[in-house]
Amino acid sequence: MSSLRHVRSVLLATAVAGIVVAASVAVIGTAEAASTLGASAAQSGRYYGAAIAAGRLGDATYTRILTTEFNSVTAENEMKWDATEPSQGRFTYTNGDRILNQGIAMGAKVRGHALLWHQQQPSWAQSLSGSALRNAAINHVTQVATHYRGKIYAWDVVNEAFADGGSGGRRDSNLQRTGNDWIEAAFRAARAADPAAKLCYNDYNTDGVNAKSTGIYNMVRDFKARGVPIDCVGFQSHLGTGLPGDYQANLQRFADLGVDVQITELDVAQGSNQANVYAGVTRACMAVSRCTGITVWGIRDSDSWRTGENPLLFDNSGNKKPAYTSVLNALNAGGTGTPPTTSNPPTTSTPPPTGACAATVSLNSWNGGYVATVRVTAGQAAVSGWTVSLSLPSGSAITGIWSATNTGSAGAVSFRNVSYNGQIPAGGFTEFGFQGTGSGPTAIPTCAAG
Ligand code: 9MR
Repeated sequence: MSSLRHVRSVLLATAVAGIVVAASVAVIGTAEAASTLGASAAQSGRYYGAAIAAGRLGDATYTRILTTEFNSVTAENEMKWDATEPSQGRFTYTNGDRILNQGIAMGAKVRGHALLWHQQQPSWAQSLSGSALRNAAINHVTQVATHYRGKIYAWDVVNEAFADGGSGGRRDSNLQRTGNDWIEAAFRAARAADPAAKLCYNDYNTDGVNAKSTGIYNMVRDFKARGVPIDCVGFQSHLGTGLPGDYQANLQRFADLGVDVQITELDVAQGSNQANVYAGVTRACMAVSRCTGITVWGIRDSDSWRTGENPLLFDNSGNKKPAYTSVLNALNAGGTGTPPTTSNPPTTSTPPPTGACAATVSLNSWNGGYVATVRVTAGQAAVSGWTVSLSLPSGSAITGIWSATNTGSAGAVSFRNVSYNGQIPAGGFTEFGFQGTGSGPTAIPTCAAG
């Protein structure tokens, strides 16, 4: 009872403060200036989010700021591999669901973080390698993305897979040692499990045009060219006291590849420049139409992983810092609108086949080549193992394949599931793909289960 009264009085105080701000701003002629980060970002179709911790949701000051200011949440730790699959095949979603439900209750977008990462792996995964690790990783992606299917705005499918320093290449890790295609396998599995979620690659030290960001840029360009499903790139933006001069240009070059960009883990070392750096990041996002939102990595300085650096927008007591005001002003100054939300390809519009399984092909063709994405859908019973057969036109030959193995590469060819996608629940589907020269298949493939 007393806590309810407390909440009501807080809401009332917030509403009154909002009126005062709106009235005083109206005098200087910007009647539409919003008084919270989320509302202000929403005016241009963007979100302003925070990473939150389930263990802090009982803190009244924390939750008041969260619900007042933010319209997106990210689980700081609760959806990571060690949290969601502490022993192999046993999934625990208690704390992840608390974050999700907090976001739903606020009407906020929920960012999923992170399906695969070389850190915060459960110990059982750390001791695996080769195909055992690959299969476990892909199964993890499938299971977690399926649990949260339809509820996540964007998933960080793969986190921090590129090396620091000048190589522009991949970071060595147990996941990388399963084969260079581990990232695309993860993205395909995530798409199959939750077709509505935006699928992001997320990394740090990518705050300008540098060797690392260029390595990632080249991967995204390659994925787009080959039809690997990727929708967004996350720029963590754990910043010191300066902002690279080409921060905005770097965001823009990724956007120009046809992906959204998001600032995903923003925090800035305290210093005389903190408010300016925060403003600069905000202005850059507002100037890039495909920059869909910003997430700060915590709420108060005392909530931050950067102990002693006071890198956030609210002080330890929950008071707004100068950096808060600089962000709000930059959001209220407006920017280019975000493009209309595009939905990912439809997934459930076709009824389950009446036979054991069915397959359909969608083609992305160009003069002399194509990428085929094949969807295998189970009928009214679950399928364990499948074979898809089709005929390629004369002159066509397969040059690359993922998420299946093939028998033959020209003429009559068949495709067999791999270990992680043979099981399809009744009415469910999985996808595999191949690339070829010449023109792609035109006849409907056949599918056999078992
Ligand atoms: O903020 C997170 C902290 O609570 C964890 O202890 C840490 C474990 O590695 O991860 C922190 O979040 C990281 C994020 O998941 C990925 N990018 C870097 C973040 C800061 O380390």
